[in-house]
Amino acid sequence: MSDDYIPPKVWAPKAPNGGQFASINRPVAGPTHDKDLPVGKHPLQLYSLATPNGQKVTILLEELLEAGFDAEYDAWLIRINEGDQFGSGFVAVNPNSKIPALMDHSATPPRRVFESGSILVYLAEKFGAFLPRDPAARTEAMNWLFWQMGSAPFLGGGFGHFYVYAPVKIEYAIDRYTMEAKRQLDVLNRHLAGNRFMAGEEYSIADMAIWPWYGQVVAGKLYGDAATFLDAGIYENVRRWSDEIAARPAVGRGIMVNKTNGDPAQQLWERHDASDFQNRTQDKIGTE
Ligand SMILES: N[C@@H](CCC(=O)N[C@@H](CS)C(=O)NCC(=O)O)C(=O)O
Repeated sequence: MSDDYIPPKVWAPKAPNGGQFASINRPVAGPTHDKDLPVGKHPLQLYSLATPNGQKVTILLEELLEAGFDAEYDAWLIRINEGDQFGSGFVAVNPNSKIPALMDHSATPPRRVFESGSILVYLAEKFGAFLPRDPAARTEAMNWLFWQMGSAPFLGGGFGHFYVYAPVKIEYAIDRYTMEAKRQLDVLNRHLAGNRFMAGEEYSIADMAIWPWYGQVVAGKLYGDAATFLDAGIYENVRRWSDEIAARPAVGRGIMVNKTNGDPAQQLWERHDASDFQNRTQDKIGTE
């Protein structure tokens, strides 16, 4: 690693450089090994991990259940650090080898759904919930949902990666992505000054997509001390919105599903039943 690197004419992969996630990065797609995915008893089978992209979907599923919809699901753990996303079964559900991925076995033939934004829209349409019916509000929800899908890679893959995960602290990269992360937070802050939720008065999948990233960053739950570094206190409206969403019981449950770090009492590696939140958290069944 140096600051006088001159790119060769044709790039070639090197040995892992020690950065977190370096061991799972590959320049090619497709499976690395044969492995079928488990299938549980419910029509909806989720294969995921509690990163912000995974949490979007488990928050929606828990909100649907809380609202009385029959959205029971099995959530299976995909350990991306161990390469589970490159198993043949997973790749058949998501050829992009990234969590979250969903199978809907109530469809004939069973339907695969990948990309977290697509999963949110699929479930919101399937159950007729959390996507406003009013065309103006629905358009606004879609605007913000797609805003999140395009913006969060700069927060996670850009800011988060270089601030926390990169093996060296590169001032140029940290400055570049901090600038963008703060600009995005200001976009949200200005919008939320006049709106309770992203699509107006109605809590929607746009909030569920944005909160796990930006809501958790301003609350100090993502990327170490990023909230201090980003001076997150100045985004008052984002804080107000973030706190309101964090207080929802379904959100509290959703962020526990497929979680493998932090307090074992807040980790539910696999979720197959509503009672699992009481009976099967990792403090009760172990973390081995
Ligand atoms: N645009 C995708 C991004 C998904 C994504 O980046 N997932 C990450 C975890 S947050 C992942 O599975 N990474 C594994 C890998 O890159 O091999 C989505 O929203 O579903």
